[in-house]
Amino acid sequence: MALTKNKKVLDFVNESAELTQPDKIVWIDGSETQIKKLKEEAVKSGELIKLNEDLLPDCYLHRTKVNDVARVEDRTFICTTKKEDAGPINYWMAPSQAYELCSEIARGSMKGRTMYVIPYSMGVVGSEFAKYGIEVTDSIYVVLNMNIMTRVGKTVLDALGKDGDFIKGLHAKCDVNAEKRYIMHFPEDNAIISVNSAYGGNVLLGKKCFALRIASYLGRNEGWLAEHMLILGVTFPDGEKKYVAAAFPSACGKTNLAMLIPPKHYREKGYKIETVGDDIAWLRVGEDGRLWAVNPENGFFGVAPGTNEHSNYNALQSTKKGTIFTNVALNTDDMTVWWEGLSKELPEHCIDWTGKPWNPAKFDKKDKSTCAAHPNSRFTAPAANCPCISEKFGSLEAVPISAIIFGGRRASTTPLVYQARDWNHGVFIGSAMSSETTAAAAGAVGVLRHDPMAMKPFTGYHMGDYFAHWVNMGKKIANPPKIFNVNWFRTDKDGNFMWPGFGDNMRVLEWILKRCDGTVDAEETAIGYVPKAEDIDISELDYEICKGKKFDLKSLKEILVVDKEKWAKEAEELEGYYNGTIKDRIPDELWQSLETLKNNCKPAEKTEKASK
Ligand code: GTP
Ligand code: SPV
Ligand code: MN
Repeated sequence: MALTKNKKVLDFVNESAELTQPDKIVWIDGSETQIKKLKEEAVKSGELIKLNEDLLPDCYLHRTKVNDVARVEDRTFICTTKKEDAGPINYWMAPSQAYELCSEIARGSMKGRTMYVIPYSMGVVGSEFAKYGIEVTDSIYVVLNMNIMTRVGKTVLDALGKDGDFIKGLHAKCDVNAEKRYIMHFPEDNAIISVNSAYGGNVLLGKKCFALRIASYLGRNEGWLAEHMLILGVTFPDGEKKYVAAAFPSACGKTNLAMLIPPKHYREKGYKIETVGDDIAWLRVGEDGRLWAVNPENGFFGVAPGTNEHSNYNALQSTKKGTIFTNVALNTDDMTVWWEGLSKELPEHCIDWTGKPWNPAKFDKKDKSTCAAHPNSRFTAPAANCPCISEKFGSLEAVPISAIIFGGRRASTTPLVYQARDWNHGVFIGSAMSSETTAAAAGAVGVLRHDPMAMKPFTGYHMGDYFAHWVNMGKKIANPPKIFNVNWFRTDKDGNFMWPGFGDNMRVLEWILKRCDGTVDAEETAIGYVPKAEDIDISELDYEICKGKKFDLKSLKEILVVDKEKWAKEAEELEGYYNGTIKDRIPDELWQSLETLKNNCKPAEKTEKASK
């Protein structure tokens, strides 16, 4: 029975049902009884495997089709009336064509199936930041994941009232045919259609589709920002709190930084990190002229491989109950889960992510085909499980942001950390981000590509307009956050990481926050302000950068170096990127920053005085 009198919701549900022809329509009310029943049904059908109730209460394993393990960027479209509004970085299709194509594919596809209607909220229901969506889907897995990742149920319909607006999302699993897979966004209609997939980022429509692609479009029109950013809080020994937002591309360390546990001597001094969000931030200018952020999500859809007690204790703890694991391995000895990096010892009896028995003797960590878990295997865990979840998570209030951090996976060139000279230079640094690709999206891994603000796959409009929007936002923020860039992923000639990373990133965070306070000096370089090596705390650091060689001041200096020759090349390459694609819509402020960078990197005798 329909749970609302909202005509727009009813119309949307009816139109979707007319198209897809489900046998049954079930409205998700968000009650525990209903969710429990759906879990039982999914276990019965084999869609979910129930895990050990004592060790992992209320936890389940799901395996996707082998052809459906990551986002598909080349099948993800922004469907605006005018092609130029989607811009040169996005794939574009005319709305009429996209509707027709997807209708064709989805027509009758729910025959014999149930269509679930999920009313959900991005943000705390009733808060001024919240935005609502209705996703219809024929997948119980999607219902159960949405129920963790967003706020789901009757309260959302109540908040929508009789004629409230919402984002329409139609997901039809069809037969998971990769050739007919499309993730379509209609920003002008507040609508999303996803067909032929059942993988997270393609089908949990509140996440990347709504909270980033559609929301970034809304944010541009309404004067706010929707970003691929974690939000964390730092408590200082004197009790003061500061908040930081950081944008790293997919599988480049957001969840890890958001849940960081500071090194022992920091903890003893009283430093603490709390998590507000690990993937998405919505940012608005407050009346006080600062930038304020909320996390619109309600859970974590995190990368499993590499997560363990030492690398990310808080994430691991978050997965201990009420969690859905996707494409990890099943340890059949005790019906728990396993993935590469969870433990040093390999489990003896495992079923791999494809459902086949796994042979630990053949495991070679350099050969992904021998892995038990898929490299992009994930956990969907309730944020409330996280031991370091912030009290601001789930509150009606946003948090004020002191620093914005950009960062990518860069084997060379980019130093451990540097600071932008001002807001516009920071926007330039974000626009200039490149990062090596990861398993989070289908395609080759480890290829360096431009990923401005970690938003290449997620900006719902023209990238040049997006840069301009950032510049314009700067004009509205009287007291803007300072902007930084970090790189945890510098490697030596043998491919070893040169920085310990993880909890030790606290050392960099400390420098960043001191810069925000103006309590530490810096070196002015061609690319911005770089720390004086002595100003980054490397005490009590027990890290071997390679066998027998401990991390010391010299190691730190090596990853703080700004090599002008390399940066001259970087600038030249960036100029090609600007010119090649986004050209006419790049704001002047960014061209100026590029000119400054080029000048700053000219060989010594030719250097003109660096403009500041
Ligand atoms: P998405 O959920 O795809 O947006 O990813 P994310 O940005 O949240 O990345 P996540 O924190 O899950 O990390 C992805 C991978 O990077 C994992 O394999 C981590 O182990 C690894 N990683 C994270 N932080 C660090 C770090 O500081 N140093 C190194 N070397 N690896 C890291
Ligand atoms: C990412 O790829 O950035 C993710 C996972 O956070 S997904 O939801 O699949 O996009
Ligand atoms: Mn992400």
